[in-house]
Amino acid sequence: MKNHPDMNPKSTNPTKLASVLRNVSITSTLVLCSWIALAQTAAVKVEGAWARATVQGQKGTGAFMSLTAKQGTTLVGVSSPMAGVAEVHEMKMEGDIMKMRALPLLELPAGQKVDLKPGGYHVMLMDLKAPLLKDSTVPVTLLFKDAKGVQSKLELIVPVAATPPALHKH
Ligand SMILES: [Cu+2]
Repeated sequence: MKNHPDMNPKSTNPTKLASVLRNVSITSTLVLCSWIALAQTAAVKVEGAWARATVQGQKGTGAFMSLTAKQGTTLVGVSSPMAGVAEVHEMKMEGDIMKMRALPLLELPAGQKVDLKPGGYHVMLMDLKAPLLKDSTVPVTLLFKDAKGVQSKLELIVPVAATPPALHKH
């Protein structure tokens, strides 16, 4: 009996499929590992975080902090259980008018401190579910993506204040 090519066990698909599956599972393991590694090494240092207390009837406010990434990272999102909507904003003068716009992402170059402060970049908390009272705290989660596209989260408990905290005490 002549050996038909389809009957040749060396050309059957299960072997190929198994090798494809093996590759897929190796890839997802790697992604998972690097996500955990990033989350544990706190790739971004946060300093001087504070959120501005709201006055009665105010539904939105800003949160401010300095961010320093060890390796180049991008801030790609923010969220807070206290806010229906949270965005990264930029404030700047256009002619005589101060304008505020949402930034889809904010680059954090390696080792360089990026300030989120009144009049510049800030985290905008909108559609607040309750007033932000002075001397309370608000949870804020920052979402980062590194140069390889790996995402990591940083969960902060941000103190609420009426004025910026004094950063330099001499
Ligand atoms: Cu804003």
